[in-house]
Amino acid sequence: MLIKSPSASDCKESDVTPESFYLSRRSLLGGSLAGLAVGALPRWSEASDASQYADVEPGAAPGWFKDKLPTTQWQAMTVKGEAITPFKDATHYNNFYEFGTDKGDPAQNAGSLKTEPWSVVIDGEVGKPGRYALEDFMKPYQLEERIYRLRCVEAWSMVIPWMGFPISALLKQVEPTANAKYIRFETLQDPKTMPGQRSGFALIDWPYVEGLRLDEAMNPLAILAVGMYGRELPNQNGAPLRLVVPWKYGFKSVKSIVRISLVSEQPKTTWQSIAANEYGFYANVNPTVDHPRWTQAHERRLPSGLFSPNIRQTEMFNGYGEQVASLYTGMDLRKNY
Ligand SMILES: Nc1nc2c(c(=O)[nH]1)N[C@H]1C(S)=C(S)[C@@H](COP(=O)(O)O)O[C@H]1N2
Ligand SMILES: [Mo]
Repeated sequence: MLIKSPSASDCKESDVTPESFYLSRRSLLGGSLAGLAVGALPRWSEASDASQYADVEPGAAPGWFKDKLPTTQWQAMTVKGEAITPFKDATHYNNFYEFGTDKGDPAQNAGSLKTEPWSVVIDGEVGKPGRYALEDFMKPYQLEERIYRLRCVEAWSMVIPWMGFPISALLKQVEPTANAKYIRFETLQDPKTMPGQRSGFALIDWPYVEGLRLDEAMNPLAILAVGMYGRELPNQNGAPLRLVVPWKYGFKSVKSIVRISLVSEQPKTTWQSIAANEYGFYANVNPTVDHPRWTQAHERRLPSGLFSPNIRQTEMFNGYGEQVASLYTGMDLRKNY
C-alpha cells in the first residue's frame, strides 16, 4: 500500500470543490471558497464505536428490509487491509446537492426526504415495464454485503460496506429488449422536500440523472444499494435506493432513485450536461487523466484532517481493474473520460 506524504499544497480543500463550484452562489459570485470549505468539515470521530450512530436516526426499517439482512459482519471486514470509514464520516461528509452544497448539508437537511411510501418506475426498452412499490420491487432480490472504495471526482475517498443486489439481477427481471443499450437512473424530484431544487443558483437541470452502458450495468460489481453499515441507507446517503458503481467517480452513483429506464441512446447525464469538458459519461476512476483543474493521481482517504490528510495514490478503476478493465478494451480512456 503506497502512502504518500503530501506537501501542504497537495490536496487543499480549496482546490477540490469542483462539483459545488457549479452550484454555489458564493463561487458564482467569485467569492473564495477556501475558508468556508474547511469550516464545513465535520470533526472526525475517533473510533467506530456505537456512539457514532447517535445522531443518525435509523427510522423504522421496513419489514422487507429486516427479512433480507445478510448475516455477514461488516465490522470485522476490510478491503485489502484498508479500514472501513467510520459511519460518522460516511454520513456527515456527503454530496447530495438536492439538500445543499456543503458537505454537512445533506446530514442536516435530508431528514425532510420522505422515503415511505416509495415507488420505482421501470420503463423504456423492457418487456416488463411498471411502477412498483419499493417492497414489491425488492421481492426478487437477496441482499449482499459489498465493501467498496468510493472515490469522489473531488479527490477524496472512503471505504463503505453497502448492502444491495447486482443490477444484473434486476435486468433479468425486467427483460430488456434488443434495442436496450443503456440504463438510465433518475432521482426523485420534489422541490418541497429538496431545498437544493428550489435554489435559483444551482445549474443542475433537475432531476439528477445518471446512466451506464448495458454491459457496465451487467458487471457483477454494479449494484443497487438499500443499506450500508448493516442497516438501511440514511437519507443523506440516498435512501431508499441508490446506485453504487465502485470503479467510477462517485457522481455516477445516483441517489434516491425513482425511475430506471432502458434506452437505446446514451442518456444525457447531469454532470456531463453541466460541464462536459470536466465530467464525462464514463467517469472511470483514472489516476492518469487529470481533471482540468486538479490532479487525479491521489486522493484524501477519510477520515482526513489538516494534520493527517491521509493521502493515498489513486488506483486505475479505483482498484477494480481486474473485474472491469475488459469492458473498455480498445477504447481511448483519455477521450472517453
Ligand atoms: N441525486 C444525487 N445523487 C448523487 C449526488 C447528488 O448530488 N445528487 N452526488 C453524487 C456524488 S458527487 C457523490 S461523491 C456521491 C456521494 O455519496 P455519499 O454521500 O453516500 O458518500 O453521491 C453521488 N450521487
Ligand atoms: Mo462526487
